[in-house]
Amino acid sequence: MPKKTTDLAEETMIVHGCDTAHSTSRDLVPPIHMTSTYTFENAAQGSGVFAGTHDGYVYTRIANPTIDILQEKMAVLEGGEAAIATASGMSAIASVAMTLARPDDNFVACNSVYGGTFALFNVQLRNLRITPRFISPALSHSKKEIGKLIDKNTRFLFIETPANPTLDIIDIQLWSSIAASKKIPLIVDNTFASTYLQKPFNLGADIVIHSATKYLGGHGDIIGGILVGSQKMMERIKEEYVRDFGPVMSPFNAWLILRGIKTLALRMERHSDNAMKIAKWLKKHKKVESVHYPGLASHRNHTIAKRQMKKFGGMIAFEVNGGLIAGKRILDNVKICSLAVSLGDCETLIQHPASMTHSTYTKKEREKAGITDGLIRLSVGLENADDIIADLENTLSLVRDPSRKRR
Ligand code: LCS
Repeated sequence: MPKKTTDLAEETMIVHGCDTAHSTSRDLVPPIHMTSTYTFENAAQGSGVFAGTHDGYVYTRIANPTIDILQEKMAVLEGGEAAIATASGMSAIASVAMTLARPDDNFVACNSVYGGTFALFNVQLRNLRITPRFISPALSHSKKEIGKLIDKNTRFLFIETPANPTLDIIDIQLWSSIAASKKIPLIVDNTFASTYLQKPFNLGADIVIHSATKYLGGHGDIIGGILVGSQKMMERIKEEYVRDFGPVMSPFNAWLILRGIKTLALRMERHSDNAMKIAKWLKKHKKVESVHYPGLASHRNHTIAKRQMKKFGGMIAFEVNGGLIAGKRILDNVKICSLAVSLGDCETLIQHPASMTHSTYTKKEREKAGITDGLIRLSVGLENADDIIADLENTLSLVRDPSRKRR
């Protein structure tokens, strides 16, 4: 895919990007074009815009200058040709899946994905006779096992890495080589890493997806989604799905995401450093049974993570001794961490995937994906890591020490 190229460093592009490219009044910060429609100069220009012979905006469901800036910025940052901003991460995923697959088609996906994505694939797409063929993270490193699931009706491959909530790392290069050999696109949900920590196009991916609700927005105040890919693919998704089904982003949300992106590099550095410190501390804690953080040398996919990520991000999953009952004591007693779903915010968020974000899976489906009942997920925020550690230490002190015998 020929990329939009720039000689500037990533941190510079994150701050500057193309924010002023559309400005007629030389604003430093792009304006919010809160309009649903646009006036035509005259009937000829109006019909010309519809016919594609004249330039101009028509209607915000079709295009909007503020949204265009965000789309251009994300295309540049990911290294794709074009982007589409959507109303949510879920609508970004639905838009691409519904464009590429038709009844009696199938697709292959790793089964450790966000619970909403799993429900979309396993319930809604199945209802349309579009069949997901899931593979567990453990088998997702085998070319042979993935290959067995692909046939002439397979329309795309889908992975999320790091995976929600297990923090499995899926090998983008391996999956893209399989996709290329079968001439089908590889879609990568890059939400957990954000564009700053991972560049799926450099590893052969064809379409990149973000829930912009998370690290791109960064402040827990919007819902949004982003799709990035080739000009041809983005035009197809826009024409065959987004324009007619209408899951478009609000210009105000686009503006907030543009503002959020300005600090993306700084925030991802801090999220990653904080998470590394907390993961190392959890790893040594005698009441903690397991820690899943791709930055730890002990993580099962650490080698792949080192190869495909700049740093390891802000997401940690862990289990305490005593499983779910002990885990709930943590959730009920944290003071600085907030008990909430979502991720990528300034505040540290803690939640229980089995009963919350991944309650869309049956227990059996969760087992296949490696989502245990005792797993707790932490979205490490931008606070001082020592305060988060102290908060967790206080709650862990309420959990029974397994090495002490009951009297
Ligand atoms: N992709 C990933 C990896 C996600 O984590 C989420 C949401 C989505 C897509 C969907 O994006 P949305 O429509 O919400 O913008 N993940 C959530 C989570 O883990 N807790 O709450 C939402």
